[in-house]
Amino acid sequence: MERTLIIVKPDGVQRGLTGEIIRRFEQRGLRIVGMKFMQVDRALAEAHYAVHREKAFFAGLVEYIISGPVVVMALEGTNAVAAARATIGSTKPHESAPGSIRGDLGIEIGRNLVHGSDSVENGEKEIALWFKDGELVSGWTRSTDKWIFENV
Ligand code: D4T
Repeated sequence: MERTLIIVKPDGVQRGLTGEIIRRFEQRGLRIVGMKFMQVDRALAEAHYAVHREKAFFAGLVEYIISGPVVVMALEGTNAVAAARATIGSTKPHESAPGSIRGDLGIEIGRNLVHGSDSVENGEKEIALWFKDGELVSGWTRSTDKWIFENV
């Protein structure tokens, strides 16, 4: 099973879209293995976006993610990374397909509502960055799993 880190960013929380966004991942079939509501500090924000440190938009990106509380989730499933990215939509909300979170709910890149890991490797790294071991519920199953995953 792949794992991906999802963040409902401050605009999603402030706009009361937390439930709507979680619902879309849940209904897609992804299994929740971690979830918490938290205020991100600057050090964590900078570590999460370290790959963008040299970019002109880095400072604004950090200010945005620390501007209010977020909901952070670790989700798992077959093809979890690609499935979550498709559910989120493309980076620029105004180009995101209707039906995706950004395509339905957003319009600007600097207010793009949600983060999802962009590779399996980064999913593992980001989950380790955002969650302590004891905060994850690993190895639980749902009675519906066999209706979502073919080989369980
Ligand atoms: P995140 O990482 O937030 O899920 O977004 P994406 O995976 O879709 O996009 P990304 O990593 O390429 O960019 C990270 C973050 O930076 C913001 N951004 C990006 C920005 O404000 N201006 C820009 O020109 C770009 C490329 C939006 C998402």
